[in-house]
Amino acid sequence: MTTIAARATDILARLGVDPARHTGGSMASFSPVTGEQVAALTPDSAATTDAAIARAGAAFLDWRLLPGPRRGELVRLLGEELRGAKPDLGTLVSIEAGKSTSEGLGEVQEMIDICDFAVGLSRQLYGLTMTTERPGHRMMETWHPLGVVGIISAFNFPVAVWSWNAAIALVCGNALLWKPSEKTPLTALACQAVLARAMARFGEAPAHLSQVLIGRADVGAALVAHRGVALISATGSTRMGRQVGPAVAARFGRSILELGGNNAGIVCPSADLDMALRAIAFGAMGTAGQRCTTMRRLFVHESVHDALLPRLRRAYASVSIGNPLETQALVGPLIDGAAFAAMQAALEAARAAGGTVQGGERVMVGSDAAYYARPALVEMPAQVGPVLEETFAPILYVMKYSDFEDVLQKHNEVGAGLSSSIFTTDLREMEIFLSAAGSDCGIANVNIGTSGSEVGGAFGGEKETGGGRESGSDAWKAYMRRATNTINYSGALPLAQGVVFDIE
Ligand code: UN1
Repeated sequence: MTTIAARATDILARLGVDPARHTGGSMASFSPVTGEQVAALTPDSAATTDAAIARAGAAFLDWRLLPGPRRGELVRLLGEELRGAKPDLGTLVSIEAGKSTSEGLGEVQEMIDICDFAVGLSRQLYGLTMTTERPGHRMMETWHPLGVVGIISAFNFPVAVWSWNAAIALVCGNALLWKPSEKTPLTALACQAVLARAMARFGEAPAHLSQVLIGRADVGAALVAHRGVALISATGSTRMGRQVGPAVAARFGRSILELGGNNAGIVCPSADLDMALRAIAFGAMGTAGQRCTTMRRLFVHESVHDALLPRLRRAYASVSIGNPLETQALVGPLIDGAAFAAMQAALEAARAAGGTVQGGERVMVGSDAAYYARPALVEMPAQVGPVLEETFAPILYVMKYSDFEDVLQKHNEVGAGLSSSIFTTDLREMEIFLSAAGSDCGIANVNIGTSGSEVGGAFGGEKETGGGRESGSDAWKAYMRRATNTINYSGALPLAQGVVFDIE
């Protein structure tokens, strides 16, 4: 039987990763699928991190001078390489993050999509021109490359979130340093190897345009503290963001924070319940509840509560749970034992607060060292205790509501503000939910779930989610610096605001 470690090693070899990067080191990494060790990496030190930042700074000085569309050509080649690597990289995502085959492949598709988006963007880094108050003058803005971009990513989207940042940052003329989660270093090494292939074909990219730093929080902290890193784009918990945000701000660096979510759905009286059921099931149980966009709270109107709940209970009781590499199960493992313990603690707190818990128990799949759990459906009398927090596990808290205004207020009561959705066929409810008086989240959806966004929109959220935006729309602006230029082509020197300052 091929072990998972052997499968990972084969994939890494095919993708061109140097075995020295993932063997013989002191930092073990594991697959949540079986709990077995898959690699032993050598972590970066303070000295190697500093050296990498210096190399990235040098690469930036060259890369920024290439025209945008030429930089786009590298990203086009990256997209091509990713198309070829999709089956291998998707499997490696399943091995390291425990995602179902379909979700592992979907994540790589998201990378391909953002590359396509970024190639087009490379010809559209537009600035405005403004009319000026002074005759014979022209005013405009120019967008310039920013510098070294440090990407800190989480285990749950080990490759797609990097690509959102990398594809956009590259066309914007920046150099990359990537500190992946210590739980998913192999997929990072694999992406770096795929990018290296694209760079080799491209031929004009400076050495060290992109580097991966392996390590734990100390390596991330070194990146965050360093003035040589112009922008830190960090995805992870709100706890992590509370450290990263102030540390970057203290040196006047820039940050994009994409932190926790406590995403809710509202099922209204007019909702299409068949559709709502499917959307809730994917949103709450998909990826074993380990997306930052996972649906964690559900408000159901009292008039449809008794029609929906039995169907939801059946879906929770029957959803397939299993090894994502050997079965088509919809729900794979939690990332590790600590995640399972946190899930149990939240369920305990929910019971103590008067909740009725269905599911949530451990499911033995293969080895003792892997943590699979049945997704938990928790009927709560009120939005209290663990409902107000994000627990990174498949727990859906269900609450009944009667008044629309009241449910909107409850919806916005939590600290996080990432994603939200409403299920309704009532135009007024829909528009209110999307209006200034509605959802306070960065993502507000109608008749689809909270998770599974596409790359074309800006991704991110408000409040404790950190306020950053990544991926599509005009999120690229955070990866560049803006210069406002005023050009005087008249023969005189009129001052703005009519100020007079005549010297002899
Ligand atoms: C994340 O969980 O960190 O909307 C990102 C989604 C995906 C991205 C999630 N497109 O669920």
